[in-house]
Amino acid sequence: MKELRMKPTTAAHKLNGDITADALLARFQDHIKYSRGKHFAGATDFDKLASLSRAIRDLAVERMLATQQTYYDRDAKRVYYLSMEFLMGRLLSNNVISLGLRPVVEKALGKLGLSFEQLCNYEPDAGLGNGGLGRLAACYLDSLATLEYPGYGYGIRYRHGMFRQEFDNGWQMERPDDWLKFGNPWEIIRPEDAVPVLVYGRIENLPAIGDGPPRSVWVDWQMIDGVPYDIPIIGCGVNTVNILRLWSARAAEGFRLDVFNQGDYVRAIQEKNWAETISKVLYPSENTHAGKELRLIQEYFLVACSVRDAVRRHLKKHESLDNFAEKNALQLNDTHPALAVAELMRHLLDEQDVPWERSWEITVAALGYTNHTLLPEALEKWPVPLMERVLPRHLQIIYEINDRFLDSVRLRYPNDDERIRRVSLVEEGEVKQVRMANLAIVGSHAVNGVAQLHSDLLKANLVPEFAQMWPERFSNKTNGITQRRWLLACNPGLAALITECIGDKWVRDLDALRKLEPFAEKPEFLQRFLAVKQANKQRLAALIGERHGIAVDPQSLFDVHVKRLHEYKRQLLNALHIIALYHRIKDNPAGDFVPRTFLFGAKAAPGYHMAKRIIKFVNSIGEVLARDPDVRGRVRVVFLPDYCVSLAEMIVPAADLSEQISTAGKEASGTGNMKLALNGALTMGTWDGANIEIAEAVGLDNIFIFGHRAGQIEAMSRDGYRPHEWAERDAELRRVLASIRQGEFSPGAPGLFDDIHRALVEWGDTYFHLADFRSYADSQQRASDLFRDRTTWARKAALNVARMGRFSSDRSIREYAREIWNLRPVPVKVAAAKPTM
Ligand code: 26W
Repeated sequence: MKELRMKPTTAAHKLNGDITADALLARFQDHIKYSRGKHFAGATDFDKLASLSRAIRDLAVERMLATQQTYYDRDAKRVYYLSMEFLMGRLLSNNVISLGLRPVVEKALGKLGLSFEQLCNYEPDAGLGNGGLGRLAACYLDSLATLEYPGYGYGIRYRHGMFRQEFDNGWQMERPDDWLKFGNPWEIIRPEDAVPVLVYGRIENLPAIGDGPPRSVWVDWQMIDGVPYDIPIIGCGVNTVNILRLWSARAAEGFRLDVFNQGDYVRAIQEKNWAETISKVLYPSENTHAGKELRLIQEYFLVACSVRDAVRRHLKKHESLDNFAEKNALQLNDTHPALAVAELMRHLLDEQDVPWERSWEITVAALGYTNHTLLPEALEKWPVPLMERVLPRHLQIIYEINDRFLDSVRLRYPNDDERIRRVSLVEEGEVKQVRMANLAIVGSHAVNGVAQLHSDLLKANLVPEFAQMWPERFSNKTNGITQRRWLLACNPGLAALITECIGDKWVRDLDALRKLEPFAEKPEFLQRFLAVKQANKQRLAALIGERHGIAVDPQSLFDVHVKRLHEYKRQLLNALHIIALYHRIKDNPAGDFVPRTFLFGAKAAPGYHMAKRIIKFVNSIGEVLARDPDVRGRVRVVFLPDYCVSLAEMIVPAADLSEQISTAGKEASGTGNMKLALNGALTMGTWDGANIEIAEAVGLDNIFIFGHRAGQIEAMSRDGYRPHEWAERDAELRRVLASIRQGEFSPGAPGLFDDIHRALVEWGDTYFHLADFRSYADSQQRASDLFRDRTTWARKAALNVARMGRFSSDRSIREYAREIWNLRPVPVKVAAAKPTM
């Protein structure tokens, strides 16, 4: 297969086309010497990685300066994407590709006998996120820069990102992630832009001055400093280099000087450490709200730093905040940064003396809110007493927002107490709670879901009263993924084949993939398409062999289920099907079965017991099957530990089948479904999230879709779902359940999986595994049958690739820009000064 040589676009060419391999090599060697302080001979792998990264960063910095200058000069409207998570993964390879420098870098390193690919593999993942929401934020940054939008990411520079997962006897163990151990060559620390953040304390009410309103001041607070670290976000094939600004918490300068002066030096230092805990660790839970004080402070820390920074940048160009919303859009990635509503109000009211009504107009016009989940346990609610202690002034502002909002509701819907109760920002009860989704909706001019079904359910079920009041506020923005990382970089074989057939326009315009459709009818193309997939499967098989000493058969069907572990995502349904297959093999050991490798990757929240038991369950099934000679060569179950972005980049290109089997109505969108289909896996999916839109795009002939729809699931919940009845009706399912209860997969520990059995049969099967089992198993049978005819399979897979254009994050970002942010591209024309040697 020919190596992909991306034609550099004219813009990229202008800036970097004239960087020769020799010049780059010289810069690389300079960094080894002057940044790392080593002779080349003594340089470690990480020294080399860091030096290459710094050499590349230098090139990006030239454009970053030009970009920021352009935004300032043109007084561009900017968007700030506020997110508690940015799951960036590795940066080197993507940055090199975005700059169009891959051939130059390979040539330069080649002169020293170094392999670029190998160097890239030493880079630790920036795993500052849990899953979909964090990776979406990372894809959106890539699209913002590539489409030349003035966009900034604001997040937290967690010292420890997502935990590393290991297995001990099949059980998940969490180990701390230490991604900054050797430093981060991409970041630029900006201590001069540090901002103060206040927490705790109390409100003192002051008498009004003259006829003015009563005033209150926030006193006795504690101060933390937010120190920004900037990471360049390099647009692909353009001059634009945007910034991801991550905040790190430090004790404020002069912190507790009084304590130092009283001589209690040790206590003062201890308190200093407290400030630093704020950005120490990412909360590793997806879709559950634990209500922890430190998490609230983290959320406020992000919001306070980011709002102050955005305001400061605005005031560099403008005299007041009066036109703040014309020049700035702030997007809230779920409710995690919803305190921005109260914080922006506080700035306007307390720091800029803007009257309430005008402050409110500005706030609502500036903010947008994206909802990522309907699961009740994920909806953030903060106890009023906690908020009162941590953020007394913000609570006061929230109460005032609520009073005014509820007055307006009463005016419009008189005598409707039930409505008032439901829309109030404050939930009554033993302990009052602030509802962050309601705060975000009331405080934003735009609210969106992340796939059509999810946006519909959001309006119909989660917040119908708001949708009725403000129908124009609600919209859908179906998620997307960046094809630069999720095809061009991670699947060079397929990328090269596509480019050979239709050119490289798809890199910046994924709809161009449509031109691939006619090739799906050409046997010669399909052979090459299959060969690429085979090579990717071999690459993954080699990795599994090296890392885990497990031999998987690259000829078998690679059935991939990778995502966070959650009951609604139904890894357990997959497991039930594997058991059914096992029983079929046992019944007919001489039968002709299509060999399958079931690949799982998933982290469970450390406190989510059922999820951890499901991991153990899958591992145990894998062991039992691996030991059984009847199964050999037919079914292999491998749970790959530590699923993360860089592992996904190996798995996604190698998948034949993509498991997207959530209970309908529960998965807001999914984005792994898009990555896998774009890389030529066929989807085995339910009518949920973006699966529905993928099915529409690729056609029902080219996807396996099964199971009850969201409406049917809802009806079953309402009318009483009796899971055991589904088991009684299905002999195969009955046997699967019996084998779990009888300890077939826990030899030596009989009751080990009783809870799994009970959850399905006795405790109501909350996620409808049993109701969907039969149609799932039948769909899986169709997949096996189809896999026997590789050419037909390949044709469908190629049509999937050709029809995935809509799922580029470029499309999503354009929709946000036009329909929510009112944002236009601002191309960076000025050629940056040539980097000096
Ligand atoms: C407060 C704890 C918490 C943490 C994270 C609650 C909720 C979350 C996220 C909303 C979880 C998440 O990542 N959701 C996923 O977002 C993706 C991007 O929109 C969607 O594709 C997934 O369907 C959704 O589960």
